[in-house]
Order: sequence, then structure tokens, then C-alpha cells
Amino acid sequence: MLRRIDLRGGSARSGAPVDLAAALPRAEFDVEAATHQVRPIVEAVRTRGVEAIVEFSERFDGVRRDDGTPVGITVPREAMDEALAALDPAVRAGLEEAIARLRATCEAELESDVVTAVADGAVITHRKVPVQRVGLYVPGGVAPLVSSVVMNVVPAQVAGVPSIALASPPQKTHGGLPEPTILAACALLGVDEVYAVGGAQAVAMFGYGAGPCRKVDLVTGPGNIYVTAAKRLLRGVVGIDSEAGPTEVMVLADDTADPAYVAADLISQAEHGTTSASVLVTPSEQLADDVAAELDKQVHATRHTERIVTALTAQQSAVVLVDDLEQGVEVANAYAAEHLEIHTANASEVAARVVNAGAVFVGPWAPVSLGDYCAGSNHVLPTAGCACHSSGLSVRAFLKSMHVVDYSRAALEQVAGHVVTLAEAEDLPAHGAAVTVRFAR
Ligand code: HSO
Ligand code: ZN
Repeated sequence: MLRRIDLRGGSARSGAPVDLAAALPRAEFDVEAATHQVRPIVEAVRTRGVEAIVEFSERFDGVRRDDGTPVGITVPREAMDEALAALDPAVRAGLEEAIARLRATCEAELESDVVTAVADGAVITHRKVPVQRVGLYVPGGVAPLVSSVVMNVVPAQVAGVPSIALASPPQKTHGGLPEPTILAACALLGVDEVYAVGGAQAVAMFGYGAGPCRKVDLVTGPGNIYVTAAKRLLRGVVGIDSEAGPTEVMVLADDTADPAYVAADLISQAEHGTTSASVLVTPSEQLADDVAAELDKQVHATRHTERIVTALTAQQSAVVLVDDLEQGVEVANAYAAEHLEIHTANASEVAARVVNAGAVFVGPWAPVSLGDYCAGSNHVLPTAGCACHSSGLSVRAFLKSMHVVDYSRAALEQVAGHVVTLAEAEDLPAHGAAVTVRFAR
């Protein structure tokens, strides 16, 4: 089912280096092209506000009341409470466990202020401050990802963000409200400012403010290509988390791996959609054959066989044959997968050599789907190779830092000469004068 890419004999060490990143193509995801479609939407929301949002909801989400009047964008508090009351108790228990574990890691990762006395009476504090207002986007789409509510809200709350708004597409089947499980999760987390707005218009609403929704300082959360394009257009107007493309899992495995587990994990992320990437990297031809056989067996037992098979047979999914694990790690670092699983002997040691990945899953008992829901890690992760420069969502994404400069008279006097000299060197003497004036009297 998976095509094979043979990179054996092509590592940097063998003297025949191949462009590893180019050897592993990704799915087509042309955000730039989508920005052309999205620009008029963003512009309409900026100039016409809620009126434009309602028009787009009608056009893209097909929502309209029976009497023909447009559906409002604000989700009433009662709708969230009702959704929570109606939530399957087992789903509620799962969400509560996911929240508790993620909250534990977020609290431990919260950074405190750093106070440095650089000289007598000269104190610099690196102060951590939460972003004051964030807009979280939760897609509806193929599957309503209630877990994404948890992954966005918990780190924002632990960071101390005082104002959190959330938007999710209105659903025709739910009277123009977002998916009930999403509303229930909001109620569970205590998020009460929720908008039934989807797509690019939601990002624009957050970016410019519209009607009841005040402008936010930062927008986070995954979304489809239009949401991503809107974020790209609004970067600068507001802060934006990293861009999310189609999901990816790479499995680095040797002949100690269990082919049934590897196949199941490759299938699990392919379930997200036809552009998902599932890649196995291994030095073992035997494992490659065994995983192929397992895939054939397992895909037909899944509920969403069609999109899984499409994703697995597409160009972005493959088995990559390598000389050894060392070259395997090279491939993994070049690809910078959103999720990287390690199924090898001494998996922790191999994992320690990984420098580029959104999140790493070590050994046979840490499948990527654990991380999607309940591990205590975050599932909003950099895709498309962005893991070489970006990180997954965490409390840090919701914090800013500022230097606070506190000097005594004596401390300033001690360094005054240097300021004056450097100011002169830049031909900015008034900068120096602002120091000397303090010692003239
Ligand atoms: N694997 C997705 C997240 C997710 N999976 C949510 C299931 N629900 C991107 O990391
Ligand atoms: Zn997933």
C-alpha cells in the first residue's frame, strides 16, 4: 500500500549525500494560493463586521433560521450548560483526565521571573506576563475535534490569560450552534465567551474585532487551509501561533518493532484525511514487508477506509529504506515530522538524537493517538517541516516577557561614561546628554 523510497547508500557519511528533505515530498498545501480567496473575506469582516460574518456563515456553513432571519454569532451560556448536561459521561471522564494531565505539565512548565543583579543597585528582571486576550479557533470539519478545545484552552488558562474567546463553525444540524461536544468542553473548562463562527471569517473577527467580539491579541488553534491563509494575512495585526498543515506521523523502527502496532499508528493519523502523511523509516526490509501486510489487513477493518487508503497511497506517505538507524535519524531530522515515533532497541537513546520533531513518542507504549488525547502533552504541533524552527503549543505560547530595568543613582553613575561614549560613537549625543543631565546638578 505504501510506496517505497530506497535511500540506502545515500547518507552524508557514505559520500553520496542525497537531499533527504526533497526525497520525502509532502502533500500539496498551497496556503499562498488560498490567501487570494481569503483576502476579500478578511476585508469584508474588517469593514462590515458582524453583518459580513453572518453572510459568510450562510454561504459557507449553510446556516439560516427557519423564519429566514440570520443566526446570531454569540453562543448563549445555557447552550453550553445544556451540552455539558447531555454529554456522554464516558466522554466527560476522558476529557477530565485529558485536562488534568495537560494541566499538570503546563503548571510545571510555567516559567517564573528571572531577577539578575548585574552590578550593585542595578537589577534587571525578566518578567513573564500573560497575553491579555486570546482567540482560540476550533475547527468543525471532517471530525469535530473536541480534544483541540482542551489543547488550546488549558495552556492559556495556566499561563493566566485573563480573557479567552473561542470560535467554532456553526452547524446546520445543530441550529447554527457549534458541535455540542465542543460546547460541552467549553463549559467544562469554564470558557463562556464562545462564537458560532468558522473559517477565515472567525480569524478576521478575532483579528479586527466585530460586534460583541473585541479584538484579541493572539489567535491560536488549528484549521483548514482557509483558516491558515487568514492567519497568514492577519499576522502583524494580531499574534499568530505556528501554521498548521495536514497532519503527519513518521515511525522510525528496526526489526524489534511490532508490525501490528506500527501499521495501526500509521493508519491512525491517515484517518484525519486524504492529505495526511504516514511515513515508516526502517533499515529492515523484513519489517517493511510485515508492516505492508499488516496495513492490508487492518485498513479494511477501519470505519473510514476510503480516506485512509487515499492518504496511505498518496505521494506524501511512504516506507523509506535506510542503511541503519543512524541514517534513519538523519532522515527524521531532515523531515522534521509533526509526530515522530521511535520503535527500536534502546528507543530512549535514539530519541535523544532527534533534534527536529513536533513531538517524539518513545517505544511501543506511546502511540501518537495517546498524545492526541490523554498523554499530558499538547497535540497542536508544527507541521510541514516547521518543527526545525517552531515548537508545539505550550504555556510559553501564551506568555510574553519584558525586561524591567531598575537602577540606583550610583549604579547609573558607574556606567554613565560608557553610555556617553557609545552614544557619541553612533552620532546620537542627545542620548548621552540624557544621562549626564542627571549628574550636572
Ligand atoms: N493528530 C491531530 C490531533 C488530533 N487527533 C485531534 C485526534 N484528535 C494533530 O496532532
Ligand atoms: Zn490525530
